[in-house]
Amino acid sequence: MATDWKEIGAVKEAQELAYLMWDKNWDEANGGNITYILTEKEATSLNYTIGSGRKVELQIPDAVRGKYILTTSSGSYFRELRDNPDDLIGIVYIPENGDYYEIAFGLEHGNKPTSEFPAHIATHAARLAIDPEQRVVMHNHATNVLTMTHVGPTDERDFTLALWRLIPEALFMFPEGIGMVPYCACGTQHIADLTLEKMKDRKFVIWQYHGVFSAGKSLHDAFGLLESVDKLCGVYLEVIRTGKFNGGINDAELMELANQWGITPREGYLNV
Ligand code: 2HA
Ligand code: ZN
Repeated sequence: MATDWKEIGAVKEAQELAYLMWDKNWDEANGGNITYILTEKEATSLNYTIGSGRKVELQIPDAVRGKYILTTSSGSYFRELRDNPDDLIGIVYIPENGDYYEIAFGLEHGNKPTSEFPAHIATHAARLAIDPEQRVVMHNHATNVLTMTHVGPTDERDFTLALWRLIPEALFMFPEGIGMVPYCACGTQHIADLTLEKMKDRKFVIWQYHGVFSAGKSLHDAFGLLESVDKLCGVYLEVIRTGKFNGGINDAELMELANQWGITPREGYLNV
């Protein structure tokens, strides 16, 4: 017997996380979106008949072909995702050939995947190339990160260093650094292409004056990275508000941490 798609653990987890993120004030109104690539086992259990769903045209990167992807709907309010999964979430199937996808489950009443679906599948494709376990992408308007794009460093190296200097664990969480896509219009193939480039060797990318893209093996991982970066941006904002920043952890101390943990900070970031 086929599994009810709404009984899949990740669907329930995504609903709970959406509510939590709304509660954190990161997903006001229809802000934010989540996608999750189903495991082989989850996908098979659904028993979907390929070709039977609504078709929607889209440029498809090869790395996501043949996959089933859970997605929040365009315009969905994260506050309401728990109460109305049939309309506000769904699972799409990406065919082996052709530039379109099929709406396999959910997204009822004519709903479509998130307006940022091109950037999500581009990010999945970039991450899958280096990590076969890649599964989750989340976007939202995490308040401290967004604020920091307006007052902090605009260069991605300087932005990363500003966070590394605040707490030892920052280097451990994102030794490859944080990418920054300079401001441009959202919901386009252009921003998807820029995000893909940054995600080839990073898990976390900021859209200047807009929000975040966090990728990971699980909802747990992508959310953990996001909440850590948002916390650090909040600390940065507090620190500069005082006007008394003492400089924090310096380059030599960061390199010492990297050696202790056996990790490699992004090349060219530390002057040691
Ligand atoms: O889904 O956040 O960037 C609404 C958005 C678009
Ligand atoms: Zn957004």
